[in-house]
Amino acid sequence: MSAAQTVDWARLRKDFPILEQQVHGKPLVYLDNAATSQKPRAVIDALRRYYETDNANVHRGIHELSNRATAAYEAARGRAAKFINAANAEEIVFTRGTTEGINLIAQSWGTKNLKSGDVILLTEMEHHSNLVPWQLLAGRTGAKILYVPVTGDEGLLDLSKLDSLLSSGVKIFSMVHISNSLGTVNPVAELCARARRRGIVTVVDGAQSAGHCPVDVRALGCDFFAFSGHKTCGPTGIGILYGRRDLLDAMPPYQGGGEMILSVGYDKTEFKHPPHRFEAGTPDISGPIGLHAAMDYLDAIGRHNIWKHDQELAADAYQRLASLKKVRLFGPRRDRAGLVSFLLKDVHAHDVVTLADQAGVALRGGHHCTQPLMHKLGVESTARASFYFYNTPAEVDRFIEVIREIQKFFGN
Ligand code: 7TS
Repeated sequence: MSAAQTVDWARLRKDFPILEQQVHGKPLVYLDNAATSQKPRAVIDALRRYYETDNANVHRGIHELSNRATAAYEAARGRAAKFINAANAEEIVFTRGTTEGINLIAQSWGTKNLKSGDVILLTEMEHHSNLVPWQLLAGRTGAKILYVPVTGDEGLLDLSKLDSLLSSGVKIFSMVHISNSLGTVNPVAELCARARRRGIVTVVDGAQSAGHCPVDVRALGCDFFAFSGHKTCGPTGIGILYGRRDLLDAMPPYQGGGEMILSVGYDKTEFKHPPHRFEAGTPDISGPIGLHAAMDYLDAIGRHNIWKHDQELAADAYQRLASLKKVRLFGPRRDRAGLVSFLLKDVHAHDVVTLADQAGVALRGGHHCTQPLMHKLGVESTARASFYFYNTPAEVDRFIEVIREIQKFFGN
């Protein structure tokens, strides 16, 4: 029996009240987990409990509620460090999500360290949130951007030119861990090691990995790692940026305001040490508290179990789609993460998603915020089914059944 089979997945599914509903008169089959995950009762209860019993501003009051809110906020930081095996809680900055984490690095580290002619290395499969902040930085500094190429529909990184790319004046290499539009799992530990040998700073976009597979930032050997709470069973509006201590220490503030200062004069301000230097203003307090509950919840299941479960569902969906006629599949044939991107011949991805929705199946269609990659693949959009541990083999059956119905509707 595999490890994933020893988990009572059916019982876990009952922790998600939102899944017990019908959509357009059909049982909801939620397969848009790469966009956002659903929230278990443990997270919803943690948020309610905080607002019902402890709500106050953090790091300011010396009254009981403020102390409780501050303790819970900082406990979540420690929990996040453990979640990704950071060496200490000072390396954890609360952000709004992956997008803000990457913007923070580009603004703060990038503006201080890059100059005209330096190179920012990305890959061709990046989400817009790991493209646009670097384009803005390149515009400000005169740095230029190079890309590790992607091999056609199979969507793997072509590493044959990595060494020559890395030796072309690269100062920072930012890469996605798991592609949200291909399901590719990149060999980030190897990429970080090869960059580090040349003194290049590395950033890993962990939006699609942190909640789905075990993540150990020290084993990955990255300098920065960003992820979003809402894709890991936590609330929206909260994210984690891990940064290596010595790098964060040397970085200027990202935003100015309350909370991030030691002392302020009319002419001059002294800033707090990281991580508080990067958390200006009243932060999202309930977010870290909800995320703390989510991290406890996921680790009680075991992310190695979640990974295996999601991979099994996606592999099954992929093989069954591949056995249908007139289906184009994107991303690797094997070792894919828990999502499948596809197109039905002569059917627009939005039509697939609209018709699937009528059948209660929630998919996503579009460019998935990876427009340059879509253009490289010669398409405008794809349809995508993305799985999580509360999805079931019966839902894969239903998904395939609905895809067959859509094909028949279009006469395929
Ligand atoms: N990086 C990757 C790889 C992503 O998949 C996403 C969101 C982000 C960054 C940005 O995360 P945010 O929480 O800051 O918005 N991806 C998706 C998606 O695939 N569908 O909707 C959002």
